[in-house]
Amino acid sequence: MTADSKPFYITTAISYPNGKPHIGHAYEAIATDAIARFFRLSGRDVRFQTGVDEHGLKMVKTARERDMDVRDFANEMTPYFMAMCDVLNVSYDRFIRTTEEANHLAVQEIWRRMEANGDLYLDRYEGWYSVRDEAYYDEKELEDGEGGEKLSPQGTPVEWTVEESWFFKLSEYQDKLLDLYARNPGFIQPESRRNEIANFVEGGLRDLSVSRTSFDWGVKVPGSEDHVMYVWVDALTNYLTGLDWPDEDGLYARYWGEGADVTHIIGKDIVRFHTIYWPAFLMSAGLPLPDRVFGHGFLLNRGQKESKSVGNVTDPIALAETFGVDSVRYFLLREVSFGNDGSYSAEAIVTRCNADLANDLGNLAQRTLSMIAKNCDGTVPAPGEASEADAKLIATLEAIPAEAAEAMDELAIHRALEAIWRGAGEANLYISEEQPWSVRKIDPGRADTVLYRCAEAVRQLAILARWAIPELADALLDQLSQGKDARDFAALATPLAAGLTLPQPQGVFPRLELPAEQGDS
Ligand code: ME8
Repeated sequence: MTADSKPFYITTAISYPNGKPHIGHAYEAIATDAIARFFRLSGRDVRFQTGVDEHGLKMVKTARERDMDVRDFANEMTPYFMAMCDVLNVSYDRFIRTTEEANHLAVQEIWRRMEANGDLYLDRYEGWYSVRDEAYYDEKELEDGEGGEKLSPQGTPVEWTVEESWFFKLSEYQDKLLDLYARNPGFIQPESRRNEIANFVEGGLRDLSVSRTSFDWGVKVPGSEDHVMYVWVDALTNYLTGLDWPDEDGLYARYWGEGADVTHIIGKDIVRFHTIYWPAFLMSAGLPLPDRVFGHGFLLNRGQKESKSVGNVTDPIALAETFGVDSVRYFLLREVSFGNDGSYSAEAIVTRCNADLANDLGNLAQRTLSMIAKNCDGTVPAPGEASEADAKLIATLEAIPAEAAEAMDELAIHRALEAIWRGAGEANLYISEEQPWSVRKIDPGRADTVLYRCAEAVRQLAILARWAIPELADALLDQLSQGKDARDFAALATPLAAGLTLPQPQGVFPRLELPAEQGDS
């Protein structure tokens, strides 16, 4: 597996904790975690950051509705996001809260640099604002709602806002941004989103209102203390705060700029903020840009957007309790083509996981390990000479790491899993054709060889799938008596040792069933 030598910094968006985490938050965290784990297993130096976006009017309004102080509200809600990460095995290195003192300091520093560059000026803002999107919109972008009210392109209500405000000279960055997209075609991914953004920027950019005076829940503008910064200035800067910037040594030196590979994973609704505002702020402050912004699709519940009014909001933790963490992870990673929208339902999770986990990988492991326990005294048998069928299986498995790595370089998560499960399919075909259970009576040596090849296939597949289904893969590797230091991609090259004693085999992949109320409907 080729390990790019640059340190890899990968981030999720930071979630608004104005409600409990929903399936979209879980999806983004799982996908980003899977990518981080994949590259760690490849031997790369990886740093993975996630967190919460606690400032802004949206938080103020929700706290007010609950008759709560906004800081208390944030303190109550943020732990739900941390708990979601823990339950889903999201292996972040840093969980950031934008209310941290360190974030205030970093955001004020980036502001000072933008100001020193002559990009900030004080004026009056008059225009449309959507609190739900925390976004300003031009009149021409708005749509008419059913009752004649104005709606943002995302379908959220907008309000007419008039305030004294600091402005960022975004209009001066049009050419620089277009040049960035042209010179660096991988900056916005997938490609369809790049075209959308490039078209938008070509249409011209207006200066951006970057401060508010009507509330004080945010980062104070240096030297203009009655202003708090627009929540997106403070939110985007989290990516630097988490590297201890403005300290330019240490983490920042390692994971940002020339020597590093920086990827932001976000949903399609916030691509504009990450590919227009963020690079413009960074250019203004004289800082290097990230390498890639990947806008994933939205997850739909049986094809429908989840919403409180429809009553179809899924708690990702409950979903993991019902089906198992790795089943939910596997389903989301395999079923959704990363970058496109995807749909989920209990039936689809059960069908996919039973086919791929319980049948393909589970049966292969179960059959192999129980025959080794029964026929080989629970120790890994020694393989004899390889037949043509053996050679074919070996070659198939050997080709997977490169195929998976190529897919993951493009963040085609689903394709990497497809390649790995093609290997499981081959191994199942092999065991069915070679029939070690009947061959044993006539040629025990050959039966041992077949069982060895199958056990080695299980080992390789478990290592290859570990980034997607960490707990299940580790349980399989425990069954194969593999040490903790023999579970990364480099270990693929060291075959299973003959003579190794294996524990009493246990089923690792449970067969899922539809919960009663789902099955009845
Ligand atoms: O946008 N399917 O926070 P957020 C998939 N605080 N992804 C979804 C989704 C769905 N149904 N719904 C939301 C914010 N997301 C800002 C980000 S980053 C500096 C600041 C994704 O809580 C969404 O696209 O509304 C975003 O990437 C993430 O969840 C957090 O959304």
